Amino acid sequence: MSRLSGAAPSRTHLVLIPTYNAGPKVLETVREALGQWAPVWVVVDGSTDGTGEQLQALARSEPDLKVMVLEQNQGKGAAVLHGLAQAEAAGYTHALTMDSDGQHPAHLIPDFMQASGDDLARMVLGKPVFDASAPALRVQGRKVSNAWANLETLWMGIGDSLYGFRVYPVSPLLSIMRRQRWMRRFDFDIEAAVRLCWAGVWPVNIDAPVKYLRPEEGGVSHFNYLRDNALLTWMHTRLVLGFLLRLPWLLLRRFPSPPGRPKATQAPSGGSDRTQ
Ligand SMILES: Nc1nc2c(ncn2[C@@H]2O[C@H](COP(=O)(O)OP(=O)(O)OP(=O)(O)O)[C@@H](O)[C@H]2O)c(=O)[nH]1
Ligand SMILES: [Mg+2]
Repeated sequence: MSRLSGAAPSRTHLVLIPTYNAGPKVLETVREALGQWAPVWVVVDGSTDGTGEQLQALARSEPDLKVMVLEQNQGKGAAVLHGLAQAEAAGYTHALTMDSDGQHPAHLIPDFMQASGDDLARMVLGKPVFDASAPALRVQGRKVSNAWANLETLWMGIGDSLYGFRVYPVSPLLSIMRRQRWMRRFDFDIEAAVRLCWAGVWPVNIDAPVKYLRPEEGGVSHFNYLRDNALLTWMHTRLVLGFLLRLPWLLLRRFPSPPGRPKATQAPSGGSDRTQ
C-alpha cells in the first residue's frame, strides 16, 4: 500500500499529521512519512513559522501529499478533527495520526496500518519506548494519566493514553468528537482513547520508540506544564463522571453475564458514545 512497496496509494488508510509551529522538523517528518506511506495529509494549525508555505510548496511536487491550512491556531484535536472530516468525505476508513516534530517513528507506519486492517472496532495505539532523552518528569507524569484512563475504561487495555502515534477508525472517532466541544487541544489523545473504548473500539498496543529532541537538534514542544496539566485535570474529571454514569453497562460488557442471559452490546440510551 505504501510508495516504498511500489503499490498504489491506499484508498482506505491515510497518515494524518497535525502541525503547529514545529520548525524544520516538520518537513523531515513529512518526507519520512511519504517514504513509508501514501497518502499523507498535513493540517497546518495556524502556524506562523513559515512551515505552512514550505509544506504547500512540497505538496506541489508530491502528488501523495495534501496540505490543509487553518488560518487560526485551534489546537491539536481541532486540527485532527478537520483532517478526519475531510478523510471521511473522501472515503477513508482509518487514519494514522503522528506528531510533526520528529518524535514519532515513521518507519513503523506500515506495521501499524497492517495491525489495524479494516476493523472499525479496533484502534492501534503506540506504546512509547523511551530512551535516555526522555525527561523523567514526563515519563512519570504520564503514569498518572494512564492509571486514570485505565480505571475509566475498566482496564480494557489502553497501554498508553498520551502517545499520539496511533491508527484510529475514522467514523467512530468523528461521531464522538462531533457530539462534544472538548478534545480540541492537548486533551485529544487521552479522551479519544477512553471514549473509543466506551464506544466498543478495542485497543491493540504496539511498542514504538519516542525521541525527545533537544532544541539544538530541532526539538520543539508546545507542552505547557501549568496550562496543559490543568486541561488534563479537567478532562479526567469529565471522564470520571462519564465513567460513573456508564459503570453498570461497562461492567456488564467487561464481565459478560452467565450463559442464557442477554449480553450488553451497546451503551444505554443516555450514553452518548454509541457509534452505530
Ligand atoms: N501543542 C499543540 N500541538 C499542536 C497544536 N496544533 C497541532 N499540534 C501538533 O500536535 C503535536 C504534539 O504537540 P507537542 O507540543 O509536541 O506535544 P507533545 O509531543 O505531546 O509534547 P512533548 O512531549 O513535550 O513534545 C505536534 O505535531 C504539533 O504540531 C496546538 O495548537 N498545540
Ligand atoms: Mg512533541
